[in-house]
Amino acid sequence: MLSSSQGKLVRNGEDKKAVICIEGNIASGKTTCLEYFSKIGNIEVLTEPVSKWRNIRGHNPLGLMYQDPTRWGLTLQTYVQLTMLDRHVSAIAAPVRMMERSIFSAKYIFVENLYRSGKMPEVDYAVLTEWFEWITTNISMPVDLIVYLQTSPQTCHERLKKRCREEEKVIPLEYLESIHQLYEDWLINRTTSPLSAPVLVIPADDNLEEMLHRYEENRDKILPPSHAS
Ligand code: 8LK
Repeated sequence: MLSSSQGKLVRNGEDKKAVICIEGNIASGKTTCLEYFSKIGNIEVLTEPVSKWRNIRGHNPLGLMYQDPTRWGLTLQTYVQLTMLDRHVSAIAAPVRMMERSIFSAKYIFVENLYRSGKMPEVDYAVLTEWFEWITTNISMPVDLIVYLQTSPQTCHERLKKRCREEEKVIPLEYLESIHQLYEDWLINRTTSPLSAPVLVIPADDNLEEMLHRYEENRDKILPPSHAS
């Protein structure tokens, strides 16, 4: 699966395949976006491995994290980092891969949020940061485009109430506001870290019908020329 090139581990023989990451707040509409593109054909769509985060050998680290972030934040985020790494290095099954979030948002958004809100002890943050830096230094995880579904935290809060994922019932508006701010700092203000991929911003506060229309309109900007039409 991996081989070594110039000291970095790389996926074998897949340089020409495009990797697109869909980023955005909780309930920003990422799933709808991925569903739209999954129907186009010849695109591999990878949704977030949430089922793994909810059940690892009978345990639910996602639920535990929401109930007691200080105790379980490191546990969840260690596993998130592993499962996202696995996605980034797995063999690509089509000419285009679209994935929901990335190992980068795991670190720059969710780990950062736990730490900055005082819910993650500094030593836990240091351990996760060392892991992240080792991974990004030693393993090649190229991304060709980041699509940012830009929403207001209020819209996400409204959508969350309708969605009713059990673990997410405890999410307050303030949490969504913090996640929003971290996304804006990373992808718009660019104050978090140097970005290694271009960013396409798509306003995503509108209803389903409008959003599908917007994806249609942006199809040529999102997909490589071989797929656009
Ligand atoms: O996205 C599904 C749920 O998981 C949502 O409630 C937010 C949470 N989550 C998290 O705590 N840490 C994460 C991600 C999602 C995604 C990444 C990359 N890191």
